[in-house]
Amino acid sequence: MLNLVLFGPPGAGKGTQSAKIIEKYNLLHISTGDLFRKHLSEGTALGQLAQKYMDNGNLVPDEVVIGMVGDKIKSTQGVAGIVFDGFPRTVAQAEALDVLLNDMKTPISGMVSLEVPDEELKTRLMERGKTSGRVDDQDAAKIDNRIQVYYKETLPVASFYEKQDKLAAVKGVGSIEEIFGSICGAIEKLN
Ligand code: B4P
Repeated sequence: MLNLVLFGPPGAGKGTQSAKIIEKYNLLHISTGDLFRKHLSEGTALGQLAQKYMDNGNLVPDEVVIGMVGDKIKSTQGVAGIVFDGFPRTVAQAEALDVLLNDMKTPISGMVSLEVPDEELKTRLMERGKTSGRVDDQDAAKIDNRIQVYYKETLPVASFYEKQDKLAAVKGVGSIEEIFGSICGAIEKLN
């Protein structure tokens, strides 16, 4: 199985590139942000809990995220692999994911990290905020907070995979097709 972690700061293009990766390699897409937004739109208790964190650009607590992803993985069978988009976002989540996948004897194949300067992230997110309706995309202070949270809580996840020799960094600035080409190059080297 090809199990890929697509990593990067908010607005790096994880969602954009995941859609292309899953199509080309026939993989299952697990985006924790999308899962939370689905719960939110359906008005579930989980969605209501997640909303107050997401709206302010903070991370949803680890135990909530890990439980949700665990349920999703366990209900999935017969796929060629999984793209994890926006997960893991903390080292505790990465450790929990290793345990979940080791139990299933199908470990993470590699992490692709999209590298994008902060100013470009802010421009992209504010631009998306004009049409997305997402509260966390419409306010410069909330976007700044998301970027700070990324540096403090999420960036250490890259070292976690680097120590396992699974990290591939890709330049995340340029056309969507160019970036996709670089990601595919990194994926081909994993096998
Ligand atoms: P996510 O939904 O994961 O969202 P994201 O980081 O904003 O976006 P992404 O990087 O996918 O950007 P996209 O492709 O859309 O998280 C939202 C919130 O959910 C978090 O803040 C947190 O509260 C919560 N959450 C999610 N997962 C969690 C977890 N594991 N633990 C705890 N909390 C969690 O691209 C952004 C924009 O850029 C788009 O408009 C796109 O069109 C544009 N773009 C993409 N590529 C481009 C390119 N090459 N050039 C120009 N623009 C480009």
